[in-house]
Amino acid sequence: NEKFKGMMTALLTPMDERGTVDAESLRRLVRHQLDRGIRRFYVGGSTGEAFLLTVEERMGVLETVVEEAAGEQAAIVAHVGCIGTSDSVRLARHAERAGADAVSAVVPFYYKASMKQIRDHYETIMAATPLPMIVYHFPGATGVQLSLDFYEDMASRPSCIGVKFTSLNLFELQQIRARCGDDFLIWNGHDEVFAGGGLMGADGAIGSTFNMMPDLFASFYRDMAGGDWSSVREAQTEANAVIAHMLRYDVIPYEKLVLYLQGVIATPTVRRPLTQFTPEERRAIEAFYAQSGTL
Ligand code: NAY
Repeated sequence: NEKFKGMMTALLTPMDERGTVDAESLRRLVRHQLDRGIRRFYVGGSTGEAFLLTVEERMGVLETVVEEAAGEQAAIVAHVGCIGTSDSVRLARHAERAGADAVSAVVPFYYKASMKQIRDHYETIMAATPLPMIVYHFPGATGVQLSLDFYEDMASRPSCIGVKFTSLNLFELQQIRARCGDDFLIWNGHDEVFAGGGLMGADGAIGSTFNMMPDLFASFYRDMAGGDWSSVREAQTEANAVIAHMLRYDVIPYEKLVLYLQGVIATPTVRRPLTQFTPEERRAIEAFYAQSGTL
């Protein structure tokens, strides 16, 4: 599981002006990352607008990423989370056929599943594919709080290799590490606490802002692995100046606009109900971009 450790970009899903998935821009985004040394991709997660895409579109996005990264020794994690188990099973089987290296699934949300139902959901997906599973914990979006017992149970199953932990509660991250042992991998999910997550025991990070700041986070991760904590602090401060600005707006349209300004994707289009920025908002972000030495 070594190849999954480290920083992993949660890829955006570029779209053309009409809102159709833009495979060419997606290829350019993957290439842009590969050229900057990124070798791990999380495909079709929250950042990838998973729940705004059809199951077929999610399959197409994964196939494009696998094709573009072929021969690059990249580790590709397909997010297959859905609110219904059968769609997740379809996506997990497809991920295996498409050549992904692992699957990941957000906790089923909306129908307020019990812990037993959540466990059954993961068991069913894991039984459908030999690919390793990464649980995706994102209480801010799902409203579901997982117990430490749940993680311990998952850690006891050979196909479950770890958790993508998207919460600012780093005490809980540390408790998962303490309860589940070092073989259960933890990826920090909020880039604004990348340093804190690493300090508390994360093995890596899965992040959206790595789309627009791959070089900064790649060197940040190297500093962290090397234990150079004063450089880590500097890198986090630099990254957070951008993230704090982004959080005044909206994550996905902001990152798409930056990638567009960077010349990587053809349009900053997002899918409704997400919305494009007003002309004033756009001017403000463009002005920030023009003076930022980071982006
Ligand atoms: C996903 O599935 O795409 C992720 O969770 C990637 C991690 C991001 N989380 C979300 C919810 O978008 O990078 C973070 C996040 O955008 C960033 O920390 C800003 O809060």
